[in-house]
Amino acid sequence: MKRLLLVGRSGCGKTSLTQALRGEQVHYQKTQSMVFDDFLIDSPGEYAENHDLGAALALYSYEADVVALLIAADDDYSLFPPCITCLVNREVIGIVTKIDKADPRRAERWLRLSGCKTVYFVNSVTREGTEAVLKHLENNKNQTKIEQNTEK
Ligand SMILES: Nc1nc2c(ncn2[C@@H]2O[C@H](COP(=O)(O)OP(=O)(O)O)[C@@H](O)[C@H]2O)c(=O)[nH]1
Ligand SMILES: [Mg+2]
Repeated sequence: MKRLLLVGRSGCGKTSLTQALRGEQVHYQKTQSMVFDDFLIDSPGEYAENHDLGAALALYSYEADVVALLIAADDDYSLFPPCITCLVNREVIGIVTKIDKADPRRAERWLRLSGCKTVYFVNSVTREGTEAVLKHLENNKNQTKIEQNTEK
């Protein structure tokens, strides 16, 4: 299983998505610090909202195999500048959250403009779309030869 770092503004649904991916019922829990768990790394929204803390996210990406930029379908702006995915040397995917709340296409356009080639759509309350994210993390086709050879 690849390890996923979740990045996005406060309230966009990062922690709820971690709960949904683990098969838990969504319950509100303020994220006060970086949270490292089995295959997920959750970040406080303030890290993405504050320029200085944002630099730390680039460092935390080294702990992950995949970085996810999250935007909620009903967000009225994007925090992520165009082509920001090139700042990290990890695969970066986009995730549109709260797809039950609004048309997700605007958030998808923002994520693609930021450089995300793959975008997933989720509703963490019903877990719609979460299977596809889990499958992405199980997918080993992007592994290098060295990684494959060292696996038992
Ligand atoms: N309707 C709906 N609400 C959601 C969804 N995901 C998260 N929320 C709600 O959005 C609020 C903020 O979510 P949270 O996961 O704490 O955001 P975070 O700050 O990015 O970790 C909570 O009240 C969640 O219940 C979703 O897919 N649909
Ligand atoms: Mg949170």
